[in-house]
Amino acid sequence: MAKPITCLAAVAWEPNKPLVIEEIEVAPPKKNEVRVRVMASSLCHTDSYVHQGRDPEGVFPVILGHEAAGVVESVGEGTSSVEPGDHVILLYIPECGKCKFCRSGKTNLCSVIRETQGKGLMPDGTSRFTCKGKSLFHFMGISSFSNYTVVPEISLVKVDRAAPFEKICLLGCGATTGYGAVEKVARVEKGAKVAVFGCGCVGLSVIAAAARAGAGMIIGVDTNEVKREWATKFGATHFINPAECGEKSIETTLIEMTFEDGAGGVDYSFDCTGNVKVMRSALEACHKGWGQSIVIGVAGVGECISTLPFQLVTGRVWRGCAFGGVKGRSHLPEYVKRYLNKELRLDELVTTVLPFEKVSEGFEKMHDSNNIKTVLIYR
Ligand code: NAD
Ligand code: 022
Ligand code: ZN
Repeated sequence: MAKPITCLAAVAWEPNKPLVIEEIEVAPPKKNEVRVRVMASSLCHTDSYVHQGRDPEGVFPVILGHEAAGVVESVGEGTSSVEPGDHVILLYIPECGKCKFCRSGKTNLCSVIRETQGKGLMPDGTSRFTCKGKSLFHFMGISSFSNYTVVPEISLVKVDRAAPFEKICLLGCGATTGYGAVEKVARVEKGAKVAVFGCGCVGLSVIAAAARAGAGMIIGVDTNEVKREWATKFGATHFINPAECGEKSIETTLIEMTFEDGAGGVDYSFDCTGNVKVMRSALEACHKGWGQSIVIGVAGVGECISTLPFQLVTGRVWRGCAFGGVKGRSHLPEYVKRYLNKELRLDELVTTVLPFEKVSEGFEKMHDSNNIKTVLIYR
């Protein structure tokens, strides 16, 4: 029988207060749960957003982190898909394969554990983390800012042991989100004209995936001039900084750039900024009759998008996706293989590597416009 493990974790005791590296106790995995030794975890905006107390549903004290890879340490009763020693990527969108959503074949939004996960608890309504006699909440079903974590069996996927943790952790969120949005959601085809708003980890992954899909024109859009070189490196054929459009709107500029046979507009646009004004521009930059705009960026709570209904009546499509529409357990092993075959780019996205203990320094680096992804390495 597995025993509790004492280890280190970054505890967010209260919103906006510095994370504290504490000694915590991680309970053994219960039925259909797995205890994982976290080997690498990258920082993502949602961690920072919740830490700052900007998510009204955020609960404290909590262990943040949701983009991670590790090794199975022990398994609870009834767990058959993994065993100790297996290398895994953690999934903030689980895949049970049985719920209405999983069976639909139309979405990756598995919903069996949605309610408890949103409350920061395991499916049985309790937590596996204790610190100084207090129970700590889980985060997005993952809580990777800890040497050990416990997740439901459906919230992880076994992957090729040859893949380095410090790279494939990016497949736990940002990179997969970009590749999936292009390949599973938009299904960008050869020759297509694509505009990508926001060239961070997600946008650059969209650009790389669109290039692989054979898109004819890939226009990166970013207000940060530094991203021109990044977008080009990942396969953008064009780049626009909205500041260079002068009086013209970015959508008008894009329509003019793509004008052909009496009409302009992109076949696909992607919002990778989370800015609702940008989302509108991304939709309105689409070609009449068929252009699709994919919302990937997560906007602030309560913010609304708007456009003239005319935009949709004339055939433009506004849609969105979570985790790129990717089903973690079904699709990620293939993504890891593609990374190993150099058909999926992760290496260049990692711009900072820090020991786990320096997680707070990592959060500060997120504001640095030259930094794409910070990866924490665990001992
Ligand atoms: P990031 O901060 O690294 O990148 C965002 C980029 O957008 C930056 O380069 C920034 O300069 C640019 N930008 C900001 N305002 C802009 C504007 N007005 N016009 C053009 N560019 C602008 O972030 P990221 O890690 O790449 O994530 C992007 C977004 O995707 C975030 O909102 C994140 O929360 C969201 N996200 C969504 C999912 C999902 O499943 N839907 C998953 C991961 C991330
Ligand atoms: C990850 N995200 C942004 C940056 N990194 C992110 C945040 C939220 C979602 C997806 C990615 C998201 C989209 C839709 C949902 N979520 C709801 C899914 C559902 O209702 O089934 C979402 C998810 C998890 C949590 C909250 C919202 C959570 O665990 N608290 C997937
Ligand atoms: Zn994320």
